[in-house]
Amino acid sequence: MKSGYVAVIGRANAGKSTLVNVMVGEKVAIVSPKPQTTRDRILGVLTREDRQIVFADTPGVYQSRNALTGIMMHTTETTADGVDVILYVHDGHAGVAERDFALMRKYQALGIPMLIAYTKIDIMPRERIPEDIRAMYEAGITADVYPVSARKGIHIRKLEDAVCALLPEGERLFGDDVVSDKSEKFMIAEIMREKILLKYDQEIPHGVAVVVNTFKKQENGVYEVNLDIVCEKQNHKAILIGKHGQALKEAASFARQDMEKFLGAKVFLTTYVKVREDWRDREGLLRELGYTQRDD
Ligand SMILES: Nc1nc2c(ncn2[C@@H]2O[C@H](COP(=O)(O)OP(=O)(O)OP(=O)(O)O)[C@@H](O)[C@H]2O)c(=O)[nH]1
Ligand SMILES: [Mg+2]
Repeated sequence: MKSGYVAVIGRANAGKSTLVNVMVGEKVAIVSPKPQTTRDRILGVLTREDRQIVFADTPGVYQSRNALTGIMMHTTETTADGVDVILYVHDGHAGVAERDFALMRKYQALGIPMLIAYTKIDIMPRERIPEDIRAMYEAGITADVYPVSARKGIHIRKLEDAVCALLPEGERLFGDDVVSDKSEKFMIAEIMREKILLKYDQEIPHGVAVVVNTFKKQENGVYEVNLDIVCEKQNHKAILIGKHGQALKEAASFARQDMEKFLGAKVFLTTYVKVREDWRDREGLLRELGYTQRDD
């Protein structure tokens, strides 16, 4: 059978996590309309009788403005190195520009077989697709380009087969029923973060970290979840909580519903908002909140 690792790389907000989720067939990574949603490398495993494809979703490429983004970009760089295939995800709907070509060329230069997923074709004029692909070739991009829509599930199997064809023959790397390398506790924190990304504007969600203090299944089958929502400014705390606690109540309610779907059980969720001044630029706090530089 075919098996191997595929680094899923691209600019922030391109649609990488959505694509990984649809290919794996389960939600392994959170998704939002804001750039820099994914902060960690997340493995999503697709297993069929003849193949096992291990997708490594990565933080989107974004100009580094703080220490957290620096760690995230390091994660992306180290993931791209040492995989069997690079799946470069491009947001077709956003058009193509020189900075896209430059980034594509950078990953192409690693010498690892590369494919380009040109995504979001459901929300753009189709006649632009061949023009953009031509522009890529003219800019020196040699990788094959696959127009897809992760949201609408268009041409996904075709892309999967193309990725699979580039993988080496090998044994399974994970058990048949494994879909992700992340724990339930990690996903619980991410679900809360996703709802915060969806509910709040501008810098607020980018300055939030979620720490799960309690995650346990009680005898009656209900999960008890207690978490801290850590923000970086006192005035952010007030916005997060909202008037009479209404804003936080709504975000937590959406999070609880998704946690229940994910765990297949009732969840009793309590949240607490804490301030850690400028944690995104403070090494000790970054480590404490679970963001450390990975070198594998
Ligand atoms: N219309 C449409 N929207 C899409 C598609 N794929 C992703 N999106 C949307 O694009 C936005 C970004 O999607 P993500 O999957 O979070 O993007 P990402 O590349 O993982 O972003 P980062 O983690 O921030 O780097 C979300 O609002 C998605 O719903 C698609 O095929 N069609
Ligand atoms: Mg993502």
